[in-house]
Amino acid sequence: MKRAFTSLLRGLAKTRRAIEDGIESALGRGGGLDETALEEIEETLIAADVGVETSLHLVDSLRVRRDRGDAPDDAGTIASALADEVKKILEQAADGPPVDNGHPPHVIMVVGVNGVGKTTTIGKLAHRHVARGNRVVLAASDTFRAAAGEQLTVWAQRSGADLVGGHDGGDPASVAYDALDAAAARKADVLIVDTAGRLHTQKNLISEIEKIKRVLGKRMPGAPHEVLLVLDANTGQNAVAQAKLFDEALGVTGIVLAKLDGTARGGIVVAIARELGIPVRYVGLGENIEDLADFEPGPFADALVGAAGGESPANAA
Ligand SMILES: Nc1nc2c(ncn2[C@@H]2O[C@H](COP(=O)(O)OP(=O)(O)O)[C@@H](O)[C@H]2O)c(=O)[nH]1
Ligand SMILES: [Mg+2]
Repeated sequence: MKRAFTSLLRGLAKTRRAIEDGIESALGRGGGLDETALEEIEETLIAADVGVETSLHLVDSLRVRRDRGDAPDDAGTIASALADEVKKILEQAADGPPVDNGHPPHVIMVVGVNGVGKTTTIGKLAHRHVARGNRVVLAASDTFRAAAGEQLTVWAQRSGADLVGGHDGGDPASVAYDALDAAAARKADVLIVDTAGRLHTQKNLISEIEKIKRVLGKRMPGAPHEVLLVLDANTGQNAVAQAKLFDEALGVTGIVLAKLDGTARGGIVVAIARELGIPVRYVGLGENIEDLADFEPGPFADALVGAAGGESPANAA
């Protein structure tokens, strides 16, 4: 956990620095937390992809405190007041870890547009479960891209998971069905289904993924138990649109925010939590098998906004 949080701080450093600079420059005018300063802080938050609505809400919380007479007046106090608000938003969306259904396999579908990090995330997740002693099966239901199956095969080997593949151009839903069959027969604990992120049209993509979901539920009532949407942390506001699209079609149960290492746009999950109420489950912090951390609202909020008294990257190293 310690290592994961340190990486998280590193991943969010750019975003945090931008927000800290924004707050300091807003106060630099010498007018304290006046309207001009609040506006500048709001702009800084919007630039960090916290979203317009959510940025307004956050700045409002500062205004309320100011008007009550307990204005946070130095950059550190303002940052920690913002971090508290961010934490609240993220905690409201969180609903605890998914309940163990008691009848394995636990079926996880992984969805998202092309290139966001689905297959890599599946490799990392498989590794996690295998390390806990679970038997894991991966379903190669991205049959659209020739290389996708090979890529998943490599992750299966690295993580020690079984793979059920199709052939290129095969029917992704029947691959998923066969994989669930195999997982049940082998008494696997977890089945993770990879899916395509691009088809000829977006409509085709969504209906293909809906069909995979339906077929899984036919083979095993209640499956899939989780629909994880992978978002690329660099995407910015378009990630909100992607989340809406997949959530309306499939009912997303959780988000994986991949590529949080080295982005200046980590604020996007706050907007998604507030606007869609979907919890973030994991964050991707690199391309290696270990680079997946559980999402924790508190540490994340501190790392994003730079709360006073929290760890700085310097003393966390
Ligand atoms: N830096 C970084 N790169 C990642 C992360 N997750 C995935 N990638 C890279 O993103 C690219 C696309 O990943 P892939 O899993 O193939 O995406 P998919 O098309 O959604 O399955 C690959 O080059 C991955 O190595 C992450 O958390 N951090
Ligand atoms: Mg893929």
